[in-house]
Amino acid sequence: PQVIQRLDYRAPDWLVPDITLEFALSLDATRVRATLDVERNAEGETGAPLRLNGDGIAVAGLEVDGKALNDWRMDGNDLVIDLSGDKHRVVIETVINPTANTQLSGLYASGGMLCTQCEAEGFRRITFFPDRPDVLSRYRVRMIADKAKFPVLLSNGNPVASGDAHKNTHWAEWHDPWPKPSYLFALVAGDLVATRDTFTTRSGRKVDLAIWVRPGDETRTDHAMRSLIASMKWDEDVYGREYDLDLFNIVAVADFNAGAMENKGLNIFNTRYILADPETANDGDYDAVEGVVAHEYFHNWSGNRVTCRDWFQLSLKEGFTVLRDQQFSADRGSAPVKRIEDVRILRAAQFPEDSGPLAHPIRPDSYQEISNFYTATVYNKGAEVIRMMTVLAGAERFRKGTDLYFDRHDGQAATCEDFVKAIEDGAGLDLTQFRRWYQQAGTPHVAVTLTHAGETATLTLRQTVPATPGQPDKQPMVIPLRTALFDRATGANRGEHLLVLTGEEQTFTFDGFAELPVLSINRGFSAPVAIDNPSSDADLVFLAANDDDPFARYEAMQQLVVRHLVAAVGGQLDDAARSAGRAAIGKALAAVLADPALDDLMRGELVILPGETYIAEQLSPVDPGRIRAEREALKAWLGTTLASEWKALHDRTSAVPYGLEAAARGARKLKTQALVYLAPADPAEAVARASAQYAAADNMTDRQGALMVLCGLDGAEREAALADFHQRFADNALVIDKWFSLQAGSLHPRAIEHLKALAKHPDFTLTNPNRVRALYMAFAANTAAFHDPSGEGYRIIADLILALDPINGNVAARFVAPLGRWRKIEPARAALMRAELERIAAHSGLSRDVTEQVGKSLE
Ligand code: BAL
Ligand code: ZN
Repeated sequence: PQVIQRLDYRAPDWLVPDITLEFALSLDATRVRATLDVERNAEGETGAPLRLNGDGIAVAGLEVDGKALNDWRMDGNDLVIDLSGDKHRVVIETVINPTANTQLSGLYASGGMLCTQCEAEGFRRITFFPDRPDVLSRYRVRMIADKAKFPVLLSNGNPVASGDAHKNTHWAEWHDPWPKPSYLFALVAGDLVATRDTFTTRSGRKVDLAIWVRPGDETRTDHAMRSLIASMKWDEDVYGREYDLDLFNIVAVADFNAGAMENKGLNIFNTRYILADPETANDGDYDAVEGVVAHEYFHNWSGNRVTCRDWFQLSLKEGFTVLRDQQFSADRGSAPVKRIEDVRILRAAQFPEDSGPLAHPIRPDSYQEISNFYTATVYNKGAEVIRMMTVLAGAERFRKGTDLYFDRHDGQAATCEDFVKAIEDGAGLDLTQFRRWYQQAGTPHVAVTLTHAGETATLTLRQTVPATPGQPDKQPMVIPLRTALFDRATGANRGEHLLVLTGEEQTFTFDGFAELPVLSINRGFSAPVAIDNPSSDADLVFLAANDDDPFARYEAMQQLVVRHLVAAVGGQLDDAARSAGRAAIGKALAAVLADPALDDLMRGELVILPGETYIAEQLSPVDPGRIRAEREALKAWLGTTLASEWKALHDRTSAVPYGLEAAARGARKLKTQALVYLAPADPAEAVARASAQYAAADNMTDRQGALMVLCGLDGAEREAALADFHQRFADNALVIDKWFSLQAGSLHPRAIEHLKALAKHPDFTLTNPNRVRALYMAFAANTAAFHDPSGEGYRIIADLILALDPINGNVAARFVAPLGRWRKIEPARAALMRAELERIAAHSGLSRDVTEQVGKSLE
């Protein structure tokens, strides 16, 4: 396979300052006429031919400077044209079949409408073009289509003109004044309705806002619109960024590979990140809509006005934009809870990447298929790296850095290095060593020792960055750790320090302590590292109850449980140690439940046990069955020991009426958590309460929570609730996705059997990515089922990959990672996992996406 190397970057030989695209749209034969004004790039190779990328398309006509041209050649998928001068007009015709496009990249059909997805390399499936992000063009787009089937015709920028044409057709022309790379081109044609609003920017530009959905869905767009307006205001207030067109369109599409796409002035969204109302969307869905709407909007500056030079720089726009959406959501709701959720995602999705065969730096050095690099590492760790710059610089100086970045690079295709340099210059920081975060993969570990002598506490920090594929030796990173010491006698916080670890080992001393203090380190999760924490259980219980940093409080609770479960899974606990560990956890949990100073949203975070994947990260080799068993046993013990507290909590929170305010949301979170603990302790009680919660529910959070608990238990109530849920929401695809997920991800011991039946359900299809993910991602994350000792779970996922790959290689490749973790799993299961990867690898005609992921997983 061809491997593309970051250091091989060369400037384009030809630029395309202007392009006109004319589309004669139809579902199965769309004709595209592209007029490219091309000019030689002074920075390119002298005399180079014009090379235009294509993928699955053929030349149906070609003219240069008004004359038909036969003197062209194909080099693989590329169209190559020798041109004598420095400026030419090239016209290319192609014909494409959107209905046959099951990859959902390029121009495709979704439920009778037409839409595009061009990032990263979909534009070349529409027409031949230098499909790379450093070629920026002004786009003019003309569309003609059947007026009844496609009454709405949208593209980037501003509408210029429209009208009726021959035989029941109509046309529209759009012009985008902002030069952009081809990956930001978009077109939508279909029978859509709009929810409209307006936003006036701080300099007085009135922007018309529209969210386009299928008729019937317009009742569920209010939250997305509110989120959009709030995002526009927030980006002005916090980053000084203003919107730059008179129109901002969002379209929701049911068939979509990713979450959403930031096309200039025409964002295209997966329906799941637009549509929300209390009956069909849970509180997490509401947050996701708000976060993704903001994320795509923020890309208008961090991504569109300043774009990427090449795809190795993806984190330039994604890491920064994730940070921006996290900051926005923190400002909109509870900042501590948002931080905890962000860290939970990082640990569940990114830490395993960093410790597995697909580990890569946030700025990768090579790839075979760029679609495989839209990862938690590039996105979420990328955000953490920039967040560390904010910790080092402080908010005000960081803002000076981002202002300088936008000023310097507006209109350019930039690099991660450009970003770092701008922050360095603007904020007045030396980021020389810090740049290693862009180069080195792997989660750094920091081992902590705290000693005490006389009046002095001595803290020793030692960092190691683990070897990762292609990177056996690592250099020390810059690790900013917000740290506090608590006086053991009084419980007082003696002040927070920012300790910046730069060497392999460093010692810090603190005077004025009569005895060994209690250590609170990496407060706010100031660095994306794993801390090997030496604190005693008693210290963690103290911090869980008293730390004034909410994240640190959560972290102490997590550490207490993780440590206990790791020891339990490893068979290191005798009866006495098990009892002592459980007692400490029970004490901390009881304190959290009783603490009147805590709000319920935060209390809800503190009572959630660490996830199975995060526990697995601490172990090698891993026996996933034992993790499930020990975690459930602890839950059952806590459910029994605190039974009356859980019941009282369920009663109290059940009395809180529905609302979107924090208190009501917190109550809903705790309501289902109470059931989660009661379920293994007292199944009959849990079934009765869950059934009542389901029946009384006037919102999806309560209904889904109750159904989740019922799904893990046996009984007529389970079947009745599942049947009711399906029938109640039969016409709502997003809710039926939940119905699939809840069963595939359940704690039920026969989850594999359920999955196999669901795969044959008439509502299941391999052609809709949301449905595929709903069923199979939930299953792959269901550790006990996926890791069934028979190997059946592995076979199911391998069969899925093989069946899905010819339909949609991009989505199929996402399922390789769970099998790719075989090296960390105990030997018997590891052999079965590896055998399934080898079975996939032996197939001919695999997509480049799956080939790369499977190849790397077997290396
Ligand atoms: N650029 C792809 C979708 C997103 O990250 O916004
Ligand atoms: Zn993004």
